[in-house]
Amino acid sequence: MPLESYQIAQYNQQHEVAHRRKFEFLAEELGSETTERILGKLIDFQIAIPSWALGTGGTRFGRFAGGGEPRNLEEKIADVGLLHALNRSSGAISLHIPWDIPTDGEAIKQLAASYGLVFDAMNSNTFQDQPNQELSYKFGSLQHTDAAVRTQAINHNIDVIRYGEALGSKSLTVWLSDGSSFPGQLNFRKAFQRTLEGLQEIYAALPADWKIFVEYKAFEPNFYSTTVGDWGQSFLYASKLGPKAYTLVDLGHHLPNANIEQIVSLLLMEEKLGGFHFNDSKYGDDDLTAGSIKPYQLFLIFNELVDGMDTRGMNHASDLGWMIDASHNVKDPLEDLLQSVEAIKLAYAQALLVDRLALEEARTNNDVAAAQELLQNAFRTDLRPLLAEARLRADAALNPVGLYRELSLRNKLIEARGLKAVATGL
Ligand code: LRH
Ligand code: MN
Ligand code: MN
Repeated sequence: MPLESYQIAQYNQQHEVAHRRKFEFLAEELGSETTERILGKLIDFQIAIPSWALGTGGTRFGRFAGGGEPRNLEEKIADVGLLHALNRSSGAISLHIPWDIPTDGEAIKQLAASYGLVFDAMNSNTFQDQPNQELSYKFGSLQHTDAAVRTQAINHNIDVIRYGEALGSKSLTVWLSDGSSFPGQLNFRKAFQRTLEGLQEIYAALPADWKIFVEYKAFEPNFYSTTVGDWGQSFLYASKLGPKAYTLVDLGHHLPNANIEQIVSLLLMEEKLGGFHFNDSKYGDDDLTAGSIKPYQLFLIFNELVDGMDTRGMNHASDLGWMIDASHNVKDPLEDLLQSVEAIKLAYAQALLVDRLALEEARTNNDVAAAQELLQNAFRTDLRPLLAEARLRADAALNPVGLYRELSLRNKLIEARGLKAVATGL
């Protein structure tokens, strides 16, 4: 590990006086009960890091690797361990198979545990053809007209479950690129039925304490229809599959201007919200840093999450799988992930600040302006000192990106792995 705990302590000492001044001012404004309530939730908060976001992402026009990228699963785990040491909020990793095959599950599980990490949802991949693969997914996987292709895709998903079992994961996320690019190409109803039958077989292979998350996406790589194209279709599959099946919401997978917070609210009401892929977007599935484009939307989503989960006594770590699904071309991926975690925690903290009783009262009285004030006051309160205090209490860095830069951690990774190291993945 290129980072020792004494370096975190030293850094925090240097910055503690400035931090105290800001934190104490805020704590006095909020009152000690609210301050401690939010701090407790922030200290517990964990968000999973996807194994495919640790290298520089690319676009179909190019990829500009930054150097020192993790060359194998062990190094990816080390990178998440580094993030977790810096912020103490990245205590889980999510693997994509076959990009990151844990050949020795027990050894990988132990390595992760040595960094304080557990395994979040496993991700299957039937959207690419692999070098040794017998049949092609060019025209889809679970929707395919050829039963042999469907069986191959089902078996792959079952293999992924088995890998996950060895790691202690408890869920499988299925994202299918299945769909069509031209009108007339596909019989929608038959494609849906075939996909449902495939998912039913995968569902039947789930261990008793596992969940399956059905991730939807409006378009790309298919540009006319997608067989799990929106939350309605995902909800339909999840409902038909049974109680272990849930919808997964990836923030970048909607048509422009979709009201994602309303989708979240209704999925929670139906107890079918399973997990999240956090990111941000301006145009489509841009996979930009969470909160970098529409921070108010992120807050409004958390407002529904807090509201819907609190009223059901749900816990985000055990009842919902929350992870980041972001990766792009121009930033250091580790700095980017630290920024995403920070943005997500900030939106969460702001949502925890909303006076829910007053909000319900304003709604009952049709006091629209008061309802808006309540939300915007919470959103416009600068809670960053609370996030820093939560990190201080958890032995994380007061400013994770600041310490990462001060210690030149990327250069240390380049020294250890080389400038040309390129991560596997998308
Ligand atoms: C599809 C997606 C899905 C995949 C990941 C690599 O766009 O969001 O979650 O598994 O990207
Ligand atoms: Mn996703
Ligand atoms: Mn996506």
